[in-house]
Amino acid sequence: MQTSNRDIAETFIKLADLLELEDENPFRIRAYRNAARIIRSYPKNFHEMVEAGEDLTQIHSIGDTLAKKIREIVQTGKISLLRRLEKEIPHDLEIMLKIPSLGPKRVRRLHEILHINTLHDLETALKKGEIESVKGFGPKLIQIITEGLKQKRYETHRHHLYDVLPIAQALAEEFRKIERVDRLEIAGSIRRRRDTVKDIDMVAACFSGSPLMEHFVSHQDVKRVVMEGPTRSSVILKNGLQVDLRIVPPNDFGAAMHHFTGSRAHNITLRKMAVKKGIKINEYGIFRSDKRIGGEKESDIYEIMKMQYIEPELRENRGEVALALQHSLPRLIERGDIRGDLHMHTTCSDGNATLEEMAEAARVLGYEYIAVTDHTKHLTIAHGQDEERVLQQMEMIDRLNATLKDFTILKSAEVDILADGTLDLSQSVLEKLDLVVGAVHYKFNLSKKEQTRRILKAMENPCFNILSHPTGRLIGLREPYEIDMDAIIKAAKELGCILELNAQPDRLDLDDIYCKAAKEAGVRIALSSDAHSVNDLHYISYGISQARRGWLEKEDVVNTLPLTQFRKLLRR
Ligand code: DGT
Ligand code: CA
Repeated sequence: MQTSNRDIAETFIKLADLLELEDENPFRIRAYRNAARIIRSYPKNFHEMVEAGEDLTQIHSIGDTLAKKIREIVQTGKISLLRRLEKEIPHDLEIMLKIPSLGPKRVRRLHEILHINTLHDLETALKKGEIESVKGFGPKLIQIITEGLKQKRYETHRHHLYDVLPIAQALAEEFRKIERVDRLEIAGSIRRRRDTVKDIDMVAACFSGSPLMEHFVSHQDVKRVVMEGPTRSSVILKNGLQVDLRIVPPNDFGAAMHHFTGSRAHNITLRKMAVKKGIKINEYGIFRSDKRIGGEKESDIYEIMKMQYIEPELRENRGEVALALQHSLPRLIERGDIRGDLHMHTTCSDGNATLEEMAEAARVLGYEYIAVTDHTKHLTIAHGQDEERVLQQMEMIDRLNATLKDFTILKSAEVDILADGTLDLSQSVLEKLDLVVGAVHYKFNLSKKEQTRRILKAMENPCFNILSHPTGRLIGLREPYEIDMDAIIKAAKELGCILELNAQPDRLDLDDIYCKAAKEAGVRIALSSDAHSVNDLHYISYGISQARRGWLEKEDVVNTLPLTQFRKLLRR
């Protein structure tokens, strides 16, 4: 394939960016940028000139070094210097360069002053307001960077359910109001409440002559139409999200919803099972010897198959079809089962609401109790509390509890699990707490053996109750750290420890697979918001979705218990 002038120019720009990140000689960097500009708009094709053996140094601004580099690009597709830089420089810094307003100079400043190396570091620094302290980063610039970072995540990763669900719901609501639309629902992985989703799938039942499709492809939020047809179109929204819309006749809606809800593996298993009963299921309906016998409602499928209804969150082909045929599916936990929240922060560490405000907000949500789990001293960046401050906070809680009716604040802390597996508060203070939540916040890169040993040692402390965000993943930003989860689940069972399902939308940790594994091993789960503000308490609903995907029932989750029963459980 021929290298275009544009390809060469872009390689030089990238080279200049990366050299600038490395604080290289400014003249050298400027030479690459100049060359890029000239090459891009040069009337003749460089690839052809190289092949014809022409002398490139005849061109203004192209010296020997640049000519050599151009030949290297044409002949090998790349420059070895660029390869080396790409290896040396953290990949996230390269992604950061593409955030609007964040050129190499600014990325380097953030790297040097705030030690920002990853997108996650950047996000944390933005959240904590640390970037404001760096000279030249005013509120407007910070706003642009914040938006740009969000956009980058859209482009480079699957999207967080948390970011996409409200957008999908708003569109669905709008589309339902359009003439001759009978029903319209969100399908695909969003309906199954996967923690990340690739796109928005929608299915509409329309009567003939509905203007829905026309409205959809010409919507104000659409940047580009990928595909357009009377029954199926795909668009890219201005925020980068893809939306697929299917329109079916009202009579086919149930079958189509089932088909486009997926998962694909679930559909295949269910359809195979149907074939054994002489039934054919596809996106158009349910058929017995080519006679259509249903498909208007999704429930037709389950009724005709004489099986239990399978909630969308379970449709992942993890054994749900067989259990539904035996009528023995789990009764999945619901939002209303939650009686308390066991992980949240206040202004005593890195939260932005006071103890009183968090308690009041939780009471309004209908909770009976909360555990306040501010950070401990090792986490200086989050203003973690030392023993003295923890004891002061406990007194504050006692005073507040005395004024609250039918509501209890449990005294707790999110105690750092130190590198050697000891806990970040003295044993005598740990013993005074109602509940100890332990978490790893640094040294993520220990070997699997060491990391597992560290956590197991912490769990062995008789005061330890809940292991918070057990795998440490940040969806799309940080992989889980290496740990032997089987060993941790086994130890939790033996020691009477609880594992957390942290409901922060970018954590959802434990994930669905590990929730199911923990449940099967008889280990209980704490479903907690890890709220840092009053609003964050709502994260719990994303935790509920993940818990349901992990087959959890009310009985598997400790904070569905009334307080007295929950307290009993804490005694180890
Ligand atoms: P995603 O988009 O990767 O987050 O996950 P899904 O499950 O939403 O996948 P998507 O959008 O490709 O397709 C939506 C549903 O449509 C999928 O769950 C099942 C159904 N589907 C799509 N293509 C096929 C197919 O080739 N065979 C079958 N049986 N079902 C399909
Ligand atoms: Ca999808």
